[in-house]
Amino acid sequence: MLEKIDTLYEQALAELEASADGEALSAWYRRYLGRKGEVTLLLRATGMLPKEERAEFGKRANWLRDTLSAAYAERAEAVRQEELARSLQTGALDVTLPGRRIPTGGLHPTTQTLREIYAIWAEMGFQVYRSRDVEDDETNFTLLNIPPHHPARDMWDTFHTTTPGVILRTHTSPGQIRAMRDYGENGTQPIRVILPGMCYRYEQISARSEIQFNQVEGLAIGRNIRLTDLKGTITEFARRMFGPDKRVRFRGSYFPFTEPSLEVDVECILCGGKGCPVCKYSGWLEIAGCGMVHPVVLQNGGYDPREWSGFAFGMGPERMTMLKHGIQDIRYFWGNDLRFLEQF
Ligand code: FA5
Repeated sequence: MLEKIDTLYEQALAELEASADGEALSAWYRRYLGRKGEVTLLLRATGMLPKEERAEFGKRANWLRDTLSAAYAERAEAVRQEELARSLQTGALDVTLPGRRIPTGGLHPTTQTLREIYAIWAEMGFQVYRSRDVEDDETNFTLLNIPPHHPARDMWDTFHTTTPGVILRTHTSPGQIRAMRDYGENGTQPIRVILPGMCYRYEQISARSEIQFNQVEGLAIGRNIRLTDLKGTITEFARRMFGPDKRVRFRGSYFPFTEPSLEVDVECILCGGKGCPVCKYSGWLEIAGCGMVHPVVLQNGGYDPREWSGFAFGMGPERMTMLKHGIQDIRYFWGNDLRFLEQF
């Protein structure tokens, strides 16, 4: 048996020397060191030998495997270098070609818009407050002056969970209550926060509406905050976001948690107010809902509405991104289509 090891050693080494390319080397490896290779089978046979021969044979067989493995590694490297030298000579490998660019990821267009929004509000003294995605019915509606069975609940189609009273927030406005209660110190401190986050609505998906989208809520509470403060602040934001020459207008609207309530339009960024398909030929684009915080909501947040007042607003970053880039369909945002994402 021991002679067999010597014969195998010489035969394998000779064949290895004669293997001149990758294919021949792979065949050699399979034949000797592979799962069903001759050396592997030899090692397996050790157990069947008489006890007194086993130790010596096992030692030699292991030596054979290790030596051939090392010889194989050395030969494989030599063949690789030879092949490289050959292809350099024949011009098959052009080392002067520029390297392959490794593709880098980019930020999602909504994330870019969100970061722009955060930066502008930060410059204007607003802190970021993150409220929860899974809300209770009371904070999402009742404490915002929308009691159960109030018809205004129809404005927000809701995703309910299997736990009664626990829902996915339909807007970021419940964060107003949480910010007032967490940071108002029992209605004694002013507040200036923005509350960005994902919202969920059980509604028909269309070119303008998704069931999951971002909102950025804003809340300012103080002793002498008036409607003019709201209008001035939002106008300044719109100018910084869309350009200093853009006109801004406010329209009367309705939200149960603000009184009075307004909607904000910016002069169409694509046509400059002349009229185009994006602004539906009106010259204006809606960017936010807003208003003065309703006294009931102030009270629910722990503030005395006779002393404190405030304004709130809610804007949709996806819709703002659509306006900015002339994107016609909101479904692209969750579509994961690289052809869309790579444009930003
Ligand atoms: C609200 O949700 C109010 N909470 C906003 C508010 C806050 C008003 C504070 C007053 C004070 P509305 O349902 O209009 O309002 O949504 C606000 C913005 O969210 C919209 O202007 C729009 O940009 C975005 N939005 C609403 N629904 C969707 C949807 N299904 N898909 C994408 N964006 C949406």
